[in-house]
Amino acid sequence: MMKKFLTLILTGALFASCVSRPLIEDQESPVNMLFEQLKSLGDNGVLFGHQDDLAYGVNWAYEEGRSDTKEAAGDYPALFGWELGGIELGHSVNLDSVPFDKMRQFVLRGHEKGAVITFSWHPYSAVDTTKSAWDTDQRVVEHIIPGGSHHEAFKKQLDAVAAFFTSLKTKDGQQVPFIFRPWHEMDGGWFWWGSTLCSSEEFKVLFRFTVEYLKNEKGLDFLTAYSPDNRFNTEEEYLTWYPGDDIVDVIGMDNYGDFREGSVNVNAATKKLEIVVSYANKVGKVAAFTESGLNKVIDDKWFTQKLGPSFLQSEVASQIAYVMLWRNADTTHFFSSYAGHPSEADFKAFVSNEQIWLLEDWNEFKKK
Ligand code: BMA
Repeated sequence: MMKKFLTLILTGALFASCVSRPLIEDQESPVNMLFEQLKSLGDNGVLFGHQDDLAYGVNWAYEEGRSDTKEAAGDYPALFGWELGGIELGHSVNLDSVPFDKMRQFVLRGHEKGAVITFSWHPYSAVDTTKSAWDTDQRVVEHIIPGGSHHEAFKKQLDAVAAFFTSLKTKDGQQVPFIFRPWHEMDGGWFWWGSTLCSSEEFKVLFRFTVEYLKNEKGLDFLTAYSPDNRFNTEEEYLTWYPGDDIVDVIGMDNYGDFREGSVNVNAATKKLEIVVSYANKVGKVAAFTESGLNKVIDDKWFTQKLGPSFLQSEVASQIAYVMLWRNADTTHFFSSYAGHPSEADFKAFVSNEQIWLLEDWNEFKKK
């Protein structure tokens, strides 16, 4: 009886992972293990993540060992976000001036510490490389997908991304596993891949091509995140741009809008996260709050009164695997706390909630 039960579980687990990550055969690969670890988080804990955390913070840059998260809350984030914009043009620094050589070292350091790594990418247009991701004068997507006038130019951009990803190797030659989160906030109108400049069909082709090219042509493996902005109220709306269960591993949402001063609606954020988590559970994926923050953290109690409750107040929403806050660039542009800021005490209180995990908590969990 016990044996039968075990076989059932094993078949179930195997089936679940096949459904979840169909492109990859080696179930023991570091990427598949990362997927399983993130999934096993369930309602145990939510990893805290921060963009560019090891590179710079408010009033410092490139100082060994520093981290605004650690200096305010006592430990490094459990997840580090990095940005690739500029790599597609062969630049040696990204669009926020982070040198790619340094980024590679930070990625390796983060990985060696046990943290999860995720990449965003705000590429310049392959149709006109003087146009940034935020340039919405021109339709780009229809020209860079297969059959488009600039498809070959776009493939060259992907080659540059692939070369960087391929270079992320540990000392013993192991590829660092990571989450790739391209083409985010497509439901908004501020990027050239946004809802006003391409159809959902064109968008899906772009998304699928990006992932399949990097995996099938370039031999890479990674987890892929889908992360619309917060402009949905139903699962159907959420899935408008969704490229398919066979391509996506992390079901995400970016959300600044529901936390903006003057129009704060924490319950709305919770409802959207519930949609995200429910869908992820239904199709055996990882759910995540892929980006958020309050610029200049102008509410001293933002962490415990707004961000935390947005997922902790709901049994469903609190099943997200992680929440990542955007970068701390300088005193006019920062989305998380730092030592000495009036929100520091509240940030400490937030991360000391037993469900919010920094690096050590995550590493402890993985040992079990
Ligand atoms: C935006 C801002 C920009 C930055 C970009 C890419 O949200 O932080 O300053 O260049 O992300 O990281």
